[in-house]
Amino acid sequence: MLKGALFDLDGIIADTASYHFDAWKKLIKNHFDTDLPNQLEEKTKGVSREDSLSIILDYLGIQVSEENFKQLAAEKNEQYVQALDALTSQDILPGISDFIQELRKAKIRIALASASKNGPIILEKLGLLDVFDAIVDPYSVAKGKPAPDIFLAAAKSIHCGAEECIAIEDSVAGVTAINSANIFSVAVGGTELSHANKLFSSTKELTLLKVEKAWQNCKR
Ligand code: B16
Ligand code: MG
Repeated sequence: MLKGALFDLDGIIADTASYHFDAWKKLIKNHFDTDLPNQLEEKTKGVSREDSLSIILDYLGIQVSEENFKQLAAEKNEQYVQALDALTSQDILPGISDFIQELRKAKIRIALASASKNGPIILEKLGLLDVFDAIVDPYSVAKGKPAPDIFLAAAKSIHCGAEECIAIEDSVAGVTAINSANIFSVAVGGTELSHANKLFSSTKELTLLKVEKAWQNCKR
């Protein structure tokens, strides 16, 4: 029996993935007068704030001091948090509330495995803080996605083995992290996520029946 569901946040529970990239674009425009190409969005999805900034600066061939790096990361977060201001339960992605309700009815424990340090604030704004059995603090794990650490910690936080869980992601790095943790990966997105065990094109398609069936078929 399926015992646990591990959720990514940005891009799965709420459409905050685009807010992240908008904040990076603004930051880079203001400081370096350069437009970030959209292809960098996928590369920074699911990746920590600091790793995202390193990816962006490497791409642009810009080197900054440690102090400047910290300031840039902090400024991006300020922009991002400002954009979150107006977030309400209306911003939960289609189908997610029903899916979470189904999981809870079936007594499947749910944990948040987001790279975002803003996870608890976002869940609170969405009115979902109480429905999660556990939230992994991304500071508490040694390595971020695509390493498996956060998903292994999330499974442990709800007292489940990797084989008893599914995990849901919208990013290339996140699906790689789930697979490396030997957890059944459910992805929502396009063909860039074809390394997932099960791929849906929209959060609307997520139902317990479909997900559990795919998980069971894979177990046999
Ligand atoms: P923060 P997820 C990730 O969240 C985002 O996809 C990624 O773009 C962001 O850099 C990362 O969180 C860190 O977020 O700056 O708020 O700590 O997709 O793992 O839920
Ligand atoms: Mg995500």
